[in-house]
Amino acid sequence: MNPLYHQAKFINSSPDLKFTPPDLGLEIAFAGRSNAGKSSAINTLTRQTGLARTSKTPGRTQMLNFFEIADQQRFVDLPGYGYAKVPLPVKKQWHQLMETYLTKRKSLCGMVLVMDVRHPLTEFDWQMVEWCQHTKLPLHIILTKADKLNFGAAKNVMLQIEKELSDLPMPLTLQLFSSLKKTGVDEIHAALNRLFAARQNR
Ligand SMILES: Nc1nc2c(ncn2[C@@H]2O[C@H](COP(=O)(O)OP(=O)(O)OP(=O)(O)O)[C@@H](O)[C@H]2O)c(=O)[nH]1
Ligand SMILES: [Mg+2]
Repeated sequence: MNPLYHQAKFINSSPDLKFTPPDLGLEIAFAGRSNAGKSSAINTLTRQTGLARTSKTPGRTQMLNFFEIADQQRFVDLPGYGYAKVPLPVKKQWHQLMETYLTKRKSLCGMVLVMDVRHPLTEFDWQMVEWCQHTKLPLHIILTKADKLNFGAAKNVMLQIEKELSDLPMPLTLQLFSSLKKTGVDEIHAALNRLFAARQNR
């Protein structure tokens, strides 16, 4: 385990790439549908309650939120996608921001895709998986809110997704997670360690 995750600190929120921390070192992005539990997962894995803002209202995180893990190691909590009530101009803005971030950010070394175990692999999730495949960005998937299903059902969802993604010519890992029950924390720490190490060793 990397104890540094518990010392994570908020750096800043940026509405675009102009105000991001310098593009140096290594950065892992947390992406996923709005309300999937990205911000909660960041809080749970850093053992902090209010590090990333969470909300019952989908679409809460509209900016790129940066966190420092260690010197030149960061997380970024990306704005959630797929929230139907968001007006079209905001959706377009979101698209533009994500595309710019994903294409321009040199320090981006891995992606954690957060999916609600009850609503996995939406169209946007697929886009994100395909993006990672296209750009050879290492991907770790967490199926969160696992507490909402019994263990057997949650495990079945995971196996099903594993099967659906098994044809992709890219390495990816996947796990169950619950911010409520704090399960899957050691597993995500190990995955994050791997994502950081993969680039460092290249
Ligand atoms: N039961 C349960 N609820 C969760 C879990 N993770 C998150 N939630 C709840 O789901 C809601 C959304 O969580 P957030 O972490 O804010 O979701 P987000 O993906 O950051 O959402 P956006 O910022 O809108 O993109 C909140 O009400 C959380 O309390 C979990 O593991 N189990
Ligand atoms: Mg959020």
